[in-house]
Amino acid sequence: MSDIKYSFGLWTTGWQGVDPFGDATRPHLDPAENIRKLAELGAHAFTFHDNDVWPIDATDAEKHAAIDSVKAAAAETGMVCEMVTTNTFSHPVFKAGAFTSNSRDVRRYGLRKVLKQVDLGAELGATTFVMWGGREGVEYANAKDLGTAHARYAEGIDTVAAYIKSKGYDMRVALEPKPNEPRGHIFLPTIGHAIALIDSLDNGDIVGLNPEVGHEEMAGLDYTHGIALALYLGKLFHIDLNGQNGPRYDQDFVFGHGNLLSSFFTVDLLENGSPNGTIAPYVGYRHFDYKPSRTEYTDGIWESAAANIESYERLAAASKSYRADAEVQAAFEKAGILDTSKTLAEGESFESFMAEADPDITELGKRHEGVIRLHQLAINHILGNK
Ligand code: GCO
Ligand code: MN
Ligand code: MN
Repeated sequence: MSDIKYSFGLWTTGWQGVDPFGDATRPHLDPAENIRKLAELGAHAFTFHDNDVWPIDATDAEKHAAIDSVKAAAAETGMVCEMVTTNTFSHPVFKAGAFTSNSRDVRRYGLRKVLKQVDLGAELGATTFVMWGGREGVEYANAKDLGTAHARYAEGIDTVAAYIKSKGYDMRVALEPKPNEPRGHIFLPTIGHAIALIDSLDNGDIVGLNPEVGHEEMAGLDYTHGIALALYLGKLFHIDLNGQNGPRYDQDFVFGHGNLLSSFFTVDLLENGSPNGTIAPYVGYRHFDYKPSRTEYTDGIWESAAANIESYERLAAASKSYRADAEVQAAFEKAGILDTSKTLAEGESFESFMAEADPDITELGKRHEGVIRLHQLAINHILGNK
């Protein structure tokens, strides 16, 4: 195995297989046992929602006992808690949202629940706080004042960031976009929407993104392009890797088990940065947010968890051989991909630019980029036949 650092959400391997049509197909998994097993598979870190570890109606004593057991498993295995998040979607109180509920009482309760988890995350050493607003949305466009809902969403996020700063925590907020499910329409449906809202915040400097592969693909978008924008803007604070086949329900497959080709380009960007260095390689945990299919029993949990790491390792190795291939580098050169020149010269005036003679556009139209051959080379490296 490489020295890449992997992490898993406790809700992933802990998922019992409950879906809208069927009951659990697997027994409850104790969070401490979950951490031990993930450590055995080679994971370095774990992440969790408050209610992955204790139920929403737990007493303080029950909550502290549950946290102590997680801390003990972490200490015993050397596993790190790198990110925490809050469940603001399961309980009926959140059926119409937490930060965007029309009820002020719900919003104040939801915000307090989130801030308590910020405190716990800081205590455990987590440096990222993820916010996935699964219930922040509507089925019917007139169910909320849409202006007020966005203003309240912004207020909630800004308050979390302000709280982190006021406490002096070494922590950043990462928003997780998703277009739909469980709501008919979820606010901040894509990476682009979230980046636009972050720009309006007072404390947006510590607010970035946690994009999930499947969520962008549910919206018909290319995940690698989305994270490239976030990386370019310095806003890729965390990632949720998994697999998805096109725009349908949130499949949460093992990483690489959906759109394999797109997974390769995602790994290539994360591991190597962009070909000409405009985007640097990603630093941070390679975090998996998937669901072991409910057809699998307990052995299948660990086989599927290991499959995420195996997919990533193999794609990372393929991306290294792809970049090291002289034919690939020559193809980058030929296509113009290695060129970092700006379109205007330094200090160039509009006058001189506009006075320049146009090129021979017939000749220029004959440029051959050679990107089909380049793409075939990527496939050959993925298939290991290069
Ligand atoms: C989903 C989401 C969630 C979030 C998680 C973090 O199932 O659609 O991906 O898994 O990532 O709740 O808050
Ligand atoms: Mn998902
Ligand atoms: Mn996710």
